[in-house]
Amino acid sequence: MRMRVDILTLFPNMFSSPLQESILGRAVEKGLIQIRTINIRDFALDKHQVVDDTPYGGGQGMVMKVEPIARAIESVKSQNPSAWIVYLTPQGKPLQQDMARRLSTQSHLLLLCGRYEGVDERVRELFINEEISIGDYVLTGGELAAMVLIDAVSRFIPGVLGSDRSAEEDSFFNSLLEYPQYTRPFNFRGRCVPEILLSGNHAAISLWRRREALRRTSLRRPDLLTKADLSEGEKKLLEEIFKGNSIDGDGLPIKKL
Ligand code: 4FV
Repeated sequence: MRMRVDILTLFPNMFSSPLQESILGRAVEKGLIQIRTINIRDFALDKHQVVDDTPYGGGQGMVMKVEPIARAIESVKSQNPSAWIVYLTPQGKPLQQDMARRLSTQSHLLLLCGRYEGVDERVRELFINEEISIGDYVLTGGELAAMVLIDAVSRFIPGVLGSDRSAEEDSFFNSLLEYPQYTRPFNFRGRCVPEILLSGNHAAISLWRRREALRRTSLRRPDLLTKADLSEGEKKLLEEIFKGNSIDGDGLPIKKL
C-alpha cells in the first residue's frame, strides 16, 4: 500500500531535507510514500502573486486569501477527488497515535500549511475535511506540523519501519508510555542495567517491562491510564504504585499479574 501526500505551502523548500533523511527518505526512495509540495503562490494569478491580505474588522497580522488556496486545492482534487484534506492549525484536534494510524489508511492526503494569522474561514467551510493540531503552542507556519504528521503517519505504512518493526509496538500503542530501554555497556559510571534484562527469562522480562511501563505512565501521564486496557493484576499493581508501595523494583516478578 503506497500513500500519496500533497503539501500546499508557501515555503516548499522547507520540506526538502527532513523528508530525504533516514526512515522517511528510504520510504520515499522505495516508493512507499510519494510526497509532492505545491506552492500556493503559483495559484495567485495577479501580477504580484498576492497570497495574503489584511483582516476584515481590523486587527493584527495578515490572513491567507481564499482564492489561491481554492485554486490549488481544486487543481489536486481535479486529479483525485478523493484526496483527504487536512488543515494543520492550533484549532485542530490534537494529533494522537490512533489518528496517525487512521490517516495511514488514506491513499491520498492533501495537507494545507497556514501562515500569518491563518486562512480565510471560507477555506474551512468549502474544502477542509479535518483540522489537526500538533500541540497547544503557536508556530510561525503549519509546515513543521505537516512534517510531524507525515512522520507519525508514515510509520504505520507497511514496509516503512524495518521488517522487524511495526508501529504497533510503540509507546501509546496500548496508551502506556514505553518501559526503560538499555544497551551496552552493562555498567556506566556505576549505573548497571537491571539484572532481569540479562536473565534470558522472556516472560519475566516482559512482566518487568509491563510493570515499568505502568509505573512510568502512572507517574508521568496518569491521564493515559484511563484509556489503557489493564488486567486485574495490573490494576492491583497500579494501586500498589499509587500507594507508593515500592514493588520489588528490579527483582523477578513476585506476583502473578
Ligand atoms: C499549528 C499547530 C500552528 C498558527 C498560525 C501557523 C500556526 C500560523 N499547526 N499545530 N500548533 N500553526 O501553530 O498545527 O498560521
